[in-house]
Amino acid sequence: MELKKELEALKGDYEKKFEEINNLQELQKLKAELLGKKGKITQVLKNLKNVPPEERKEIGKLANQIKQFFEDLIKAKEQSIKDKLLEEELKKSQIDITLPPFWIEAGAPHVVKETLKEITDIFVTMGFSVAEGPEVEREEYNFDMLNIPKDHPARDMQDTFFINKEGYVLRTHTSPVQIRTMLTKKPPIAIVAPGRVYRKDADPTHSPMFHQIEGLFVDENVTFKDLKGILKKFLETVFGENISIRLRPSYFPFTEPSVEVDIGCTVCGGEGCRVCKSTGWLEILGAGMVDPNVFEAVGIDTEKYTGFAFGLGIERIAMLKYRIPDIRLLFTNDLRFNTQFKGI
Ligand code: FA5
Repeated sequence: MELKKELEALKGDYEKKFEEINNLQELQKLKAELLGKKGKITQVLKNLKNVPPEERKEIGKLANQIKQFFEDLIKAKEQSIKDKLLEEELKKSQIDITLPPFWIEAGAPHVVKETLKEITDIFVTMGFSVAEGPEVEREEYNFDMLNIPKDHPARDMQDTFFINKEGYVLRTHTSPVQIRTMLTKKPPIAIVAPGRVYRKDADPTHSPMFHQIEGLFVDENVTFKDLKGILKKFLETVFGENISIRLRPSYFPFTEPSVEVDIGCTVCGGEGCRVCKSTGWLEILGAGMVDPNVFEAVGIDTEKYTGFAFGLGIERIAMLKYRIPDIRLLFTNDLRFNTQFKGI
């Protein structure tokens, strides 16, 4: 009956050990110690044949009962450890539904980009196609071939940013795209060229980097009347039929005759403010009939063809359309300013 006592002691002993356990690894270890191939209870059952026959039945029964007891205990323990682990895991990743939501604000294109697109689209609707040119431009295209030879005082009209590459400048206007286009295409030509340009300028209506859109139309029998008609239609589309438009004689080396076009200041309604420098008018574009010297530089027959060109300032248009009092507001990236134009 030694074995019976031993089995009972084993039961008491391991029951306690199982009680103290709280992780799955230790549980497996104890399980192996007791019920594994070489486990203590397994050994008892294996050695039953050595037990005297009169005790064998009783010991066998007891050993099986204890085995069953621990199998049930281990199963229950395993489940309780797993439940506990799950509960801890859930607690860690609990969603706090009382937290206020945070919104990711959707961005929007900048007002200058929007205006540039709107203006380009108006000309595209009229039948112009879009041309492009580089911002680091050959001096020859930015000046010489536009009838602005070296040492010509007209170069001073546009304060140039020179770069450390001989023969190149940051383009001061989009007019070099006229040259690039006429060097590669034969008339009829009808293009607009939107893009960034650079000048040493800075005040409420002048920025060192700004955007222009160039227009060029070359064909047989193009007249100043066509230029005036296109510009009038364009300005009325942007600002409405009631806009005041004024054409002033001007000078550009690459057009003859040349004009500058002003519109009535929409910021002050023509009364005078710092945007229109108290004149009631704001200059928004330069234009004219393509100078024969430019046609000659690109090899276009001046007997057969005439053309007009214009270049307008995008920021000026945006300022007048949205009554923005200082050009620098467009480039300071103040979100309070920028978000006002969302969805325009
Ligand atoms: C020119 O740049 C000519 N290339 C325009 C042209 C093209 C004339 C084709 C004839 C034929 P101007 O320097 O005036 O011209 O500039 C054109 C427009 O750009 C101006 O009317 C003004 O609206 C805008 N502009 C000029 N300088 C600045 C500046 N620093 N910041 C913002 N806008 C400017």
